[in-house]
Amino acid sequence: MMDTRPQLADLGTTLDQAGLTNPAVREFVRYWADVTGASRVEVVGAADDPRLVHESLAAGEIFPAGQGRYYARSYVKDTARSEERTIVATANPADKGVYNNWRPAAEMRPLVTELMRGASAGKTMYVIPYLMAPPGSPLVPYAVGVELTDHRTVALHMIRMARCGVEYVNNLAEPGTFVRGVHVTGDLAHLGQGTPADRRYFVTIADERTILHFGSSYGGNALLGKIAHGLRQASYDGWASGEFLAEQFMLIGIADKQSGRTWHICGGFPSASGKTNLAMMLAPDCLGDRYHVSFYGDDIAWLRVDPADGRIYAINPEFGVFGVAKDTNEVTNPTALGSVAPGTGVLFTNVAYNELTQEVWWEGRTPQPPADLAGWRDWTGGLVAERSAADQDNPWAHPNSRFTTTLANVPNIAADFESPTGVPIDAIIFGGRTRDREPLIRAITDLAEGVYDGLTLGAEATFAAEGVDGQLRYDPMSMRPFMSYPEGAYAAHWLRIIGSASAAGRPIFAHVNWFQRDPGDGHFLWPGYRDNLRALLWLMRLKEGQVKGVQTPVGVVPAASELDLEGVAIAAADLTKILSIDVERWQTEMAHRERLLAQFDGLPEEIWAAHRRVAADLATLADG
Ligand code: GTP
Ligand code: SPV
Ligand code: MN
Repeated sequence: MMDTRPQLADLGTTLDQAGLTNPAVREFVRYWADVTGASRVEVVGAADDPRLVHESLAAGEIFPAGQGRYYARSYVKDTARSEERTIVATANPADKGVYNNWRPAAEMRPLVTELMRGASAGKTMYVIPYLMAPPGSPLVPYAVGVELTDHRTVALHMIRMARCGVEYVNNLAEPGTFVRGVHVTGDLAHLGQGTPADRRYFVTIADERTILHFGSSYGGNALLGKIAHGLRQASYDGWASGEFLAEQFMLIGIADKQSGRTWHICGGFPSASGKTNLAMMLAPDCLGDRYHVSFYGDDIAWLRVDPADGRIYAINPEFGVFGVAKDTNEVTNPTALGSVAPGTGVLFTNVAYNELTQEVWWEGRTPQPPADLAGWRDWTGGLVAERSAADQDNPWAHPNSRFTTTLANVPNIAADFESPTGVPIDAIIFGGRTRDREPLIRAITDLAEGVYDGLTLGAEATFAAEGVDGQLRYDPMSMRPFMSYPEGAYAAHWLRIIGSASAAGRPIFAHVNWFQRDPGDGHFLWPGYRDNLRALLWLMRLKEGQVKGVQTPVGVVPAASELDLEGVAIAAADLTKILSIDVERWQTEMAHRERLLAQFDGLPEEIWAAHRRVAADLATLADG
């Protein structure tokens, strides 16, 4: 039957003209154009960015924010990932874990397909072929995808966050092996967000390598390459193939200009807990002549063992940064400001915007908000000057407002950030916001104990997620919102992958905490940000045998004399506190951990053994 949508009647010509030759991709596009009822189809890649920006400006979907900078607002009830509506589906009920919200694929596919049916009527469906890996990487077979989206701003984000273009899908050895991503925005004003009538679904059908997201145009809900493919699908693929790990990790290099040595460190902190800041870190002034930190990635790393040398190598599959705006300023993160400078093409979302001056502002950008209110609109679009008395104290920017910029804009981007093999990993770190108990850094040399530490990562809830006051929200490996298979199998896969590295190539583990507070006045005990480099330098010295540290039941902590503290303003009592272990507090934590781990079916015995060893060592210390 002839399609009554004029452009779609001749979809083949549209795809021909776009140079999209992969027959399986063409079939995928045709199928979903039919389901969603989109009026037009347009294939886009990086080269289309200037035109798409121009069209988006003309349509009022984005606003100019200075030269080569742009601003957009999302719908007010659509400002963050929605974990309770996120599902990983497969055909196998044994894939159900604690955190993956498993559901049967046979139930989810028709359900979401029906929600999407006709839901893009009147809209353009953008076809975005992409690659989540540096070109030439051994992991490219897992990195190819196509996102279909009915939202132009989402296309602008994708072009900044992933390598986009038909060249990434046209010449696949097997044309059908790409991740199929479908994003349909839906009628945002009528989706019942956060109510019992919520109609949104964010589903990864992992064993069909298909991602169906309905009901949002924000962040990881809508940019399917990043979180849904780069973390959920990829971690499932890494497990199913036995080949790699995909983790919510930042990835940095630390160069010692004196010795010429460069270390590479990757690691996971839960959402909004400092990955971007650490990856963009400037060395403290007094150490800057000697050390340089380079940025590889701030949110995702894929790890594999290279059989040639037995070392763990990591790549950042992304092409951009989707960074938290709040508290980003010249002191905390000048690198981030550089990455959003005029001419970068940055896209700000949900910060405050001045429609007269085209400036942007967010909480923590300057100590006080701009004094002259003329032209300022908050993230909801309301004029700040016309706020009611009740709304006076509301933040101008949404706490999860962000900036989207490509990696090449990041001032400390590593020279070899596109290296196909990635970089060899010297250390894997975990950390979260923890106001007490967790010291500045504790190093762990045993593999099972390192994996155990990652699995029991806990942090205070951030605005990005609900949590019970005072109790940690456990976030294994910082992957809780992105888990795609059961935690027991996840631990076993970690032990297998990292365990297959050669003894000399095995990374050291560490747990870090920049967020310990004084119980009295609440001040941060550690200055954080740039000074975090000092803890990592200690870790590298420990690994190389230059310092010994102090052994505790939960790892090796620095002796105060081993930390380079030149130029750090920290009270002696605070330093003592962040380098010591509160045994009683730790023993309480161990009981919580036991309950956490007991939920994980099939947890490897090595992990339980590590838990028991730590508990026994704490008991010995308490008794001694
Ligand atoms: P996602 O992109 O959500 O995965 O988060 P992320 O882990 O990359 O978090 P990000 O680096 O953007 O940090 C989030 C917040 O933590 C920002 O408001 C930072 O200012 C704050 N922050 C980061 N590092 C530090 C630190 O060392 N000390 C303190 N006190 N705050 C920090
Ligand atoms: C996170 O929430 O951890 C993010 C942002 O990195 S999003 O892409 O929206 O998931
Ligand atoms: Mn993240």
